[in-house]
Amino acid sequence: MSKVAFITGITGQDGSYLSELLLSKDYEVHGIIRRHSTSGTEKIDHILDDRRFSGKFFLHYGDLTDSNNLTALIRKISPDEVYSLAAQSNVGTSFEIPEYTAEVTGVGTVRLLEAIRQINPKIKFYQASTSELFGGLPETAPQSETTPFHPRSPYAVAKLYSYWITVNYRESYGMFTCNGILFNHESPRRGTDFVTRKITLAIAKIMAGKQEKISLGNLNAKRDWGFAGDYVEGMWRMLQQDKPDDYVLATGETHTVREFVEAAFNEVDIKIEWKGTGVDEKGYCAKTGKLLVDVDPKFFRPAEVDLLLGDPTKAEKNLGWRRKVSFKELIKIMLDSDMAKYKGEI
Ligand code: NAP
Ligand code: G4F
Repeated sequence: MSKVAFITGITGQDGSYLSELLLSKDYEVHGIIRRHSTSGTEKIDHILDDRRFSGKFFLHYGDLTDSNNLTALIRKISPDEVYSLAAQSNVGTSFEIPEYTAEVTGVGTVRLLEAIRQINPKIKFYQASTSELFGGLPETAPQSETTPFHPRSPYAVAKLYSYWITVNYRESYGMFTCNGILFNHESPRRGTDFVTRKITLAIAKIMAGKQEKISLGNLNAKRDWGFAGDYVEGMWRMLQQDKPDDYVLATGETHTVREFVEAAFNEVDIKIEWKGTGVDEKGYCAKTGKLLVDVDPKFFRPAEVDLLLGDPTKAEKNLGWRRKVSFKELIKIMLDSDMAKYKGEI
């Protein structure tokens, strides 16, 4: 008998890679989609169109703000595993819409857990927790499962609630609930409002003559960036263990946003020369002197997470999980994909 998985956030970056992984393991996969005025299924259209998965892949209208809907879906689908990936997931945006972020990214999780507890508490549950919980204070790096939390955005505060309610349902009701504390992971399917994809897409457009330069915020922030395809494998592994637990998934490497910019331009044979500091810092093409990068304070956040660097030792030891794609390979994968979109349009 195939296992049945239910994924919230199936239309997002991670939901799309996780769907592919579970289908490759012969799962029946169900997910919720929100009603959009446009399709909203771009990242999973290739799965919907693939005949091999007809009768294996199902979408249902739903929303994390609607408890009745979530309860009805858990009852109807009767999953073995639930992957709670849906969220208002943009940290910068959470400062603009803090209450909505709390409602979806925080309270949404307990709606799902409560539906599971009432219908079948034996269902295994994965919660998409985040390295944002740590707050990135330099003295805490490298961050592991035992590092104290210090959330520094409405998003991170909402995720803190979700983290603890996941632990609480494990401790209170003996449910199989796990937190994956995931450091940043990227891909060609990353939303274009996250810094890595913003950079690779902009470079592709610059090379195609469709954009002049990239305007960014804090170039000094450091992130531990991995490839999303590697991370969904870790999510699945957490739910295959004998006992539920919480795990950090990370690469153990950190880079500044500035380094990401340099490495990405390097892939198209452009060396960036930096001049100025702070809001006046600018990146020029070393060969032509053309302005390619500047700083726009509108992308600064009211509070920044300065340094994320994860220690994945526990996941490596207990789950046998390891990231496969390097920082350089990740940039190449993302850039190749964005460059291909603009080929032929030059
Ligand atoms: P993403 O691409 O932004 O996807 C978010 C998903 O949540 C989308 O499918 C979105 O649906 C759905 N969603 C948003 N609000 C919803 C609502 N009210 N009801 C139902 N669905 C809703 O995020 P991701 O990068 O795949 O990340 C997946 C999860 O991991 C998120 O919870 C994120 O916070 C967390 N996380 C991500 C990272 C990372 O580096 N990527 C690291 C740590 C943790 P629409 O398509 O309709 O908008
Ligand atoms: O790409 P970002 O927006 O990702 P951030 O804030 O690290 O959050 C992502 O990773 C978290 C895991 O640690 C997830 F929980 C969360 O859901 C999301 O997936 O920003 C990365 C860094 C920040 O320090 C930001 O200030 O890049 C800096 N940055 C500089 N210029 C920018 C920009 N970020 C964005 N989005 N846009 C800019 O122009």
